Amino acid sequence: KFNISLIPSDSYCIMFKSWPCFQCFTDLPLLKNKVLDPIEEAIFQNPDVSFGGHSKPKNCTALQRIAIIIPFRNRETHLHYWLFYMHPFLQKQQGDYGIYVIEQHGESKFNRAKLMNVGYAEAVKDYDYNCFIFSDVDIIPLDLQNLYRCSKKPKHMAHSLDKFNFRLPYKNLFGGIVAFTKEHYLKVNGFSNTFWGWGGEDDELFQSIERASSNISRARVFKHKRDRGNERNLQNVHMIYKAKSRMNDDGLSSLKYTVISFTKHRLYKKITVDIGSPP
Ligand code: UD2
Repeated sequence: KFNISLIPSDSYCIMFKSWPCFQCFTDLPLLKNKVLDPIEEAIFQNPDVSFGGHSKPKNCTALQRIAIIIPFRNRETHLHYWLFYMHPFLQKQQGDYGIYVIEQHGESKFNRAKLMNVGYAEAVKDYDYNCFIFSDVDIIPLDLQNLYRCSKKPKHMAHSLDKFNFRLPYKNLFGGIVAFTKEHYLKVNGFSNTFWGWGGEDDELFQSIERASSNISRARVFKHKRDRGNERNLQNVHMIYKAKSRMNDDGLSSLKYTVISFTKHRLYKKITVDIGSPP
């Protein structure tokens, strides 16, 4: 049904720019009434994903090697749904991809951006990735044309969300799902490590970005309440204005953390880290 073109083996994977099918999820198995934990179903339906959550196309070589990095704490159910939807999606897009769930250890304030830096630092040790996609655990794309690939500019991939009636709530939004080439991520020194609690860390990197058309980047966000330990931090808003002056010293170059555990699960790798606590 998905007419993805394959070039015979040992040549590069090519995908048509416009695909005949736009209803990406209509042929994905749907979990009726959500009775079962979707992780079992996801494992069953993705035999081609190797242990640890890596997959690549069989008959061609993907041009991009993509690390998908998910900042995480206490969201098991969302993670299971995310894996259930996303593995088939990413395989249909012929991605050479690996999934890294970066779990913040302990109870101190959540720091999403620092976890994403950790994800980058750990993923590059694991495989020769050249594209990094940072995704919330509770958001799934609704159109298969929303390519999980990096572009010439950092890419915002989720700006048309169901929770905002598929409208961009404000121009500088750069949250949810974003993609950076390795080169771009190094150039901006990653995300800031100093945004503790909710807000600001994503939009700080809004500069020269691109967005897909709003139709294609339609995405669904799983409903949830604000997590304990991730309360809104008003100080973060003020930090955004000083982004440029902090950029070289606050990010990958100053990243410090301790890996508590590195576990390979059937459909993903989970790295639990101590990233400290706010000063
Ligand atoms: C918005 C942004 C998000 C981020 C956040 C501000 C969108 C669609 N989302 O999300 O990218 O910028 O605002 O920080 O634009 N998480 C955990 N456990 C926690 C807390 C957070 O796993 O206790 C992770 C999880 O991956 C979650 C993400 O952090 O999806 C963002 O947190 P959120 O979902 O509470 O924030 P939300 O929906 O307002």
